[in-house]
Amino acid sequence: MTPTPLPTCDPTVVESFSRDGFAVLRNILAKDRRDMLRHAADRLLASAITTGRDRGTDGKDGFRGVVALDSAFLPLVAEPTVLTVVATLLGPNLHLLSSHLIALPSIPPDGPRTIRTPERPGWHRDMYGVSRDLGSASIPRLAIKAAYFLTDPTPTAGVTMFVPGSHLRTDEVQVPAGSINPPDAVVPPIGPYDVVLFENRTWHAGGLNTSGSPRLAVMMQYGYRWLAPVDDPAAELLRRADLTDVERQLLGAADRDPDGSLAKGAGARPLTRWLEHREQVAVVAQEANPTQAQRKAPA
Ligand SMILES: O=C(O)CCC(=O)C(=O)O
Repeated sequence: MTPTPLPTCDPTVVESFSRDGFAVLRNILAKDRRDMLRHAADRLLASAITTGRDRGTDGKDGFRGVVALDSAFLPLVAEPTVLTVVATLLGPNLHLLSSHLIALPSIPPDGPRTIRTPERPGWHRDMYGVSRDLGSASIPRLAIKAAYFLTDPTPTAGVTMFVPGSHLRTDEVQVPAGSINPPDAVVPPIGPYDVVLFENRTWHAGGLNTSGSPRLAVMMQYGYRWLAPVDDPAAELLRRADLTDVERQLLGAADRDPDGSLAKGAGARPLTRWLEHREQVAVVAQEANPTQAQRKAPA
């Protein structure tokens, strides 16, 4: 039997993620798929739905728990290449903490600015409360976000900015008075179909959108199963018959035996097996074609 081809984890991605606290995965979304997600995002944003709606006083709009609001977003939960890298970096004991649609408004050319001002520059680490509870010097890598941009990431679009290496800093990133960015902030060079991964400790902020239209992004956040999800529980999702075991794990299936009793750790089995299968496939590929497979071998 020919094994199902599964993505492998590019070691250079792991290397740059470990060094910078973020990394770019190239060409994850095909055009049709991105268009479909864009239409789903537009539909939600144009609707009067209040479930999960997350509007800011600064003009941001969006939804938390978007995978439960439109099934167009559901395949992002276990997007194979993204999941391979995330699970390589964090291990398989993961679930989805958040699926967040963000509409970042374009700032008016001549009106008062409500977003990314020197008073509220917007730079932060993820996982509200962790710095306060553990101290900013003692935070481990707990979660990774995958940022999918549904509008073109042009230079004026307001793509998420990062301070490279800030995941390892023990002090807080400082924004000079009167400025909105730390001096070492960067915008990752991405194309329309790329995904940016970043971890909870990496200092980041939404960019400055001056493009004239909202910048749409979906941030899928994965973290350990012992961390509480950010989004509201969506028990109805787990009742869908069409989910794979990996999707069920990521959507929060509990550690249970078929008789309902507690089976500690069982909830992480699907992703553990999926990763093992991926590694076996890589070994088979390496034996079949050592030169080709060497380049693609998982980290
Ligand atoms: O909208 C953005 O680019 C930034 C989003 C953000 O800061 C976050 O998801 O924590």
